[in-house]
Amino acid sequence: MRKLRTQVGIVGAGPAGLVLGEMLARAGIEAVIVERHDRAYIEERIRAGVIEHWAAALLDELGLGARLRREGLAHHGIELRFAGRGHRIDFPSLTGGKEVVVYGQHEVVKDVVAARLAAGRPLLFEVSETRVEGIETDHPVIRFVHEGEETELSCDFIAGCDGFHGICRPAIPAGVLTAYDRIYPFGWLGILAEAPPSSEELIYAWSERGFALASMRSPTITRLYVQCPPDDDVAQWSDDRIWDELHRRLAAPGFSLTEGPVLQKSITAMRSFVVEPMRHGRLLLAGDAAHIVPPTGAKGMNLALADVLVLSRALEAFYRDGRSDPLDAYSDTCLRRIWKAQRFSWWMTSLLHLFEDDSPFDRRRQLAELDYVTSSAAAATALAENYVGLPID
Ligand code: RFL
Ligand code: PHB
Repeated sequence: MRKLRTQVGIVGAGPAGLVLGEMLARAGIEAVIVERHDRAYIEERIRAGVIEHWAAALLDELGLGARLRREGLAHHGIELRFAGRGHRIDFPSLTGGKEVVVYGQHEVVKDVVAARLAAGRPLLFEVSETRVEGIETDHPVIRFVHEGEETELSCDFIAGCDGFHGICRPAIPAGVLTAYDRIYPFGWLGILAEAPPSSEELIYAWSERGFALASMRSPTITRLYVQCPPDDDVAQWSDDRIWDELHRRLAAPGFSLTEGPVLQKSITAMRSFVVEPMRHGRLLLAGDAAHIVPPTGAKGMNLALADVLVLSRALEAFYRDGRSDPLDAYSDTCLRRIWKAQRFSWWMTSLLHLFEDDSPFDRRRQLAELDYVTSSAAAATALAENYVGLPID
């Protein structure tokens, strides 16, 4: 058996684990990251696309923002489209100059992996049989098989950054965690298409046929979503059917949707989920391992980054100043902001989607709320300040 030792063992090389690794390195704290998949898989997995104002600044600060600033698209607003008309929410004027950056999550992953490997910091791909032990002691251990060899990684702390389906959250003994959950009665069918975006900004559309979203990845690639049944089969969605649905849901005078070859197609279920607390002993959960939001508010990756910012500061206080109080406060500090992002994601989802048991009253109420949000400076400000990202502290 191979034996390794580090200060912080990180399970999972998603945005949470990778960015945590970089922040710890900057603070002079050693970490080893173990990842179940291979490098190509994590670098090609299409997921989130919107980076909050502060999160882009954090990546700059870590020296990871060069390509994001060069190739990412700075967005100063979004459009809410309903009843056949578009209404713009302007971020800078409502938030004191803030914006978001449209840049694929997998591009962030590529940038951080490249920086980590170039610096020679440990990142082990294709580990299997990962388990965590001794989390209630001062010497927790991550065990896994890497390149055919059983490996034991001794740590001071374990960061569970292994996503919603990982092994860290289930390693916490029964009775410790309380889970808060909501499953929505729909999913999103998402496509990536080789076509220039039809609009300069994202369009969130309410329609009689259900929600649609027009997003993008670059000046030549669009990312589009339509609300669909939660258990729908992607095989039921021919390209023609998808384009037809997108045309109908996004219709507005003077708008034309650009089509192009469909490069990728998938269905995502929608849920809200939080566990409390996010720490047990020396295991600290971060990102999707501890919480999931429906994608309507574009918050998932940003929440993962916020968690690891709080966590890295707490670990820095522990190693540099011998203080444990920031680690003790980790869960509460994160959860206060997480619940606000949960509320916002639930609200955007409830505002824009067609729920199967909606009555005509509910649909009228949604339209009234959309009208209010796009005509009241107070309501538009509430949307804008949540969308660009609430303060971290
Ligand atoms: P991740 O990205 O799931 O990474 C977890 C990593 O852990 C690995 N892993 C293991 N490694 C070793 N041993 C094990 N036993 C392991 N089990 C798992 C996994 O292979 C993986 O590499 O979690 P992290 O880092 O917490 O990041 C969270 C984000 O990925 C997620 O919240 C976002 O993608 C959500 N999301 C969005 N977030 C945004 O901020 N803005 C958006 O615009 C946005 N749009 C989206 C989204 C998610 C979507 N899908 C597909 C769920 C749009 C969609 C369609
Ligand atoms: C995306 O571009 O994938 C995207 C954008 C905004 C969202 C969700 C996903 O709210």
